[in-house]
Amino acid sequence: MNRLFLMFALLALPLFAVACGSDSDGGSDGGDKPGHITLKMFDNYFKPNEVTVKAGTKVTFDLPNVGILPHNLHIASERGIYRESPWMTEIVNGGKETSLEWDVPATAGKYLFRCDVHEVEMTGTITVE
Ligand SMILES: [Cu+2]
Repeated sequence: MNRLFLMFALLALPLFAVACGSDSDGGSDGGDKPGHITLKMFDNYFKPNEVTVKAGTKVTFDLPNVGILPHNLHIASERGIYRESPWMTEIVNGGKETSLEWDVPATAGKYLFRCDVHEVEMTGTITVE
């Protein structure tokens, strides 16, 4: 698991550097846009680390990495299992930003999320209601 993950990280970083050449998505200063939720990625925590969304909607998590270390967002499956969940971003370096469009499940409940690089301490919870 860890070795696979390291490989992923090493592969993803150069790709990301290229993809980031043109940052045409515009800034995300100020309040969140409709349907957008900003989760700032610090070293090593999310702020906020608890959010609430409506079941069956679509939300976009905007994920600026305002730290120095690399981070990502990975939402666990409904069963709370990360490795079976496709809901994850690439790992981004400090000062970069990524985002994740999430089709919120129709099932209300708590969904765990984490940064895969710092899976112990960098965690949070999405409440679907
Ligand atoms: Cu992290």
